[in-house]
Amino acid sequence: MLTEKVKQWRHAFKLDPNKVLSDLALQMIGHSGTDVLIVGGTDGITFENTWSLLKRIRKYSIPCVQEISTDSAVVPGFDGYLIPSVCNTEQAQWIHGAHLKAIKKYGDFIPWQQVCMEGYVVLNSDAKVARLTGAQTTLQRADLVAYARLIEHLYRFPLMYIEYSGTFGNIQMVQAAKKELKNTRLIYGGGITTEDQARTMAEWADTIVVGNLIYTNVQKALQTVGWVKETTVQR
Ligand code: 1GP
Repeated sequence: MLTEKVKQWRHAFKLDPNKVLSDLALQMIGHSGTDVLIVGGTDGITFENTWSLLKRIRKYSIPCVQEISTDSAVVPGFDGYLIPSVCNTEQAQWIHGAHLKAIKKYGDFIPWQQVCMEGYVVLNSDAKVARLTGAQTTLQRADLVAYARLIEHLYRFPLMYIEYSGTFGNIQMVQAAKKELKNTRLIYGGGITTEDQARTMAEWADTIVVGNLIYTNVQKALQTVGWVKETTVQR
């Protein structure tokens, strides 16, 4: 079950099908020692570009999951599917509306054992995902703690994802969420470009996601695997 496998993930690379990645860079990523490749993005995601990236990734033995952002780009053949539900928006389509539409369309074919929900809290107001989903990003620590409780105790989602995509986040916010969670795993993603940033967030988040750095400095991105895995999570 994917909900069990996610517990093993310490480091992940997020690959955007709408961005260009050379074969050499992908080969390095494939042999990097990361725990999983997450394929997904916010805009320009299509069945074709996702399928084409999956075929290239399959040359390597690394697990690979799709983070679904639109039902028109769901590609069969991934090891699993992450389903984001944006918690800090009032637009129901991003909470569960699009999900319901997809279930009506594909319900008979969904491999439920390979699906895992993510309770997203988007905190960078400049991120495309924040603008797209109408996320209310000006949260205090008490708000984030409430979201952590909502995600763990009411929704019982296996994953809480603190998304700062494109900018390095506030460690105190991440700490506050982590201290609250017992069973739900905390994923952090956003703006990791240095060793200090990788180690700082890895101390508090169970899983660290590195995205943009792959496309701006792949050598540095590769180094994040070691920095994260050498760091022990605070309990
Ligand atoms: C994006 O959280 C991931 O969804 C990673 O963020 O691209 O800023 O590394 P970056």
